[in-house]
Amino acid sequence: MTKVDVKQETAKLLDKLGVPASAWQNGDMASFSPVSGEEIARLKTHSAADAAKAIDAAHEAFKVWRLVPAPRRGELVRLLGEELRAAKADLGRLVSIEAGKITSEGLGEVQEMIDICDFAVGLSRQLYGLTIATERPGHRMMETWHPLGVVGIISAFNFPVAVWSWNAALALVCGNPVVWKPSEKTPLTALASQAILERALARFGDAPKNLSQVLIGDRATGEALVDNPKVALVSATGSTRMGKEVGPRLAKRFARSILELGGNNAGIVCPSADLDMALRAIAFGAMGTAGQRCTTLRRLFVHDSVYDQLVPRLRKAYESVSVGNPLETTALVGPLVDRQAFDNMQKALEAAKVEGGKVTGGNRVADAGKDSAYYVKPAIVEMPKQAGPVLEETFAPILYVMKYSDFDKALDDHNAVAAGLSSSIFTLDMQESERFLSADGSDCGIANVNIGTSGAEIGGAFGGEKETGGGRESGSDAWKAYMRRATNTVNYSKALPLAQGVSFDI
Ligand code: UN1
Repeated sequence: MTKVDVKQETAKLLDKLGVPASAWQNGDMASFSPVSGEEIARLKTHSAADAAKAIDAAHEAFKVWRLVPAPRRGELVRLLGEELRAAKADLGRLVSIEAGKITSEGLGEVQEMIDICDFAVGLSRQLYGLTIATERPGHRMMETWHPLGVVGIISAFNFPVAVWSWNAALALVCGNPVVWKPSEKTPLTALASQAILERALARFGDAPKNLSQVLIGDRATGEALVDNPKVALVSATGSTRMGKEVGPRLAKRFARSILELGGNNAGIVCPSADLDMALRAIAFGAMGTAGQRCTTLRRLFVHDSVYDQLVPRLRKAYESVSVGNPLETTALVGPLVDRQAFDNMQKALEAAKVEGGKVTGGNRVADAGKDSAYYVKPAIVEMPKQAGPVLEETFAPILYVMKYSDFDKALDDHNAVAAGLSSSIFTLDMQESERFLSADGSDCGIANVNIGTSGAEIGGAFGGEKETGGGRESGSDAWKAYMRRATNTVNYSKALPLAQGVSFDI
């Protein structure tokens, strides 16, 4: 029996966060909480015509916003950061209700939003272009970065608000309006984030209308964003299957894309590794967020000299980890998002057994929620080799562990999967760690030493290679994807020399 009335608590939080009841009551799309499995809201969905109207309106906003000086645009994002600070506890709790995250991870997600706002405010005064040496006398060459246009954001359930904020904070300082289609599994946190931004907009004063809009709907709504020529960039987070559809459609109309797709992240534990540290990093990376991060650790290669020290301790951690209702307990592992996720997990575990895998955990924890909530013990699977389900991403807490004896072979196996998001090595040997970070080391967008695969800070560029899609969001120079670059050559001489020594005298 659960004690917290999830539906009542949702209503209370939405009210506090400023989401009008008309937006989430009596609509045509049901939304559920993975915490209890019950229906918590009915949202009104947007049609394709609504989406087209929203995009037109965003395009009008673009014409105004692109002319507002970037540091002033940064002021809006500064206010957004302030509003997020004020709403952190409530929004974090709503993330726990809608995505099933434990309290500290729900709050951590909102902190990630605040962090990217701070980053973007600084960035608003640093949208630097280069000046470039020209080969012609009396000339100056430079590059200028201009706002790009309407940015479409398609986000996934597992980071229902942080991924929006990475995109929205950068897009807004770069001079672009945003239109957001959140996951059908997490529409409420999207409405709440929009309400928070609207408070910042009200304080800001003179921003154009429709700078940020939310479209509630299914795949068709996402398609409306992808196919509309007024959307200059679509930043899409989700499965590789989704990316394989979205990417070519955007390419067909020469629109920009940032794709952040699947991950099948691995770690290598070397003979010199600090095993206490590795154990904690592996436990958080593999079991945190119930294995539902795109950065979750899914494969582990352990050197045979430390295998018997590390793996029994890991198995013990898996057996003893607390699984439970994130609203009522301090359990470290919350629920899977839905029944489909549970079924996929069970299928992968069966397939692993067929390949000779020895499974610990993976069973449903019946009394943690109601019948329609899916709580599982995370699973650790000792595999004789990398085969079958190990080669695929299953969005659930399954860690496949394999023994290695040869470092080169471990590196080959590490890279022998379709995805290329995040990776880690645990070693105190500099030759191994540097090799892992080198050109023939990890082929992922994120490669770490002595920390896990998940929990990246916002300051770095986030994204990965191969079937992860190749996009980069968040920090470093990821902002450049949200702007268009113009190369400008200015002649301040009295002559007209042509480049490359060409003469053309008329
Ligand atoms: C995701 O799972 O889509 O690095 C994003 C991390 C988080 C972001 C994950 N900062 O785990």
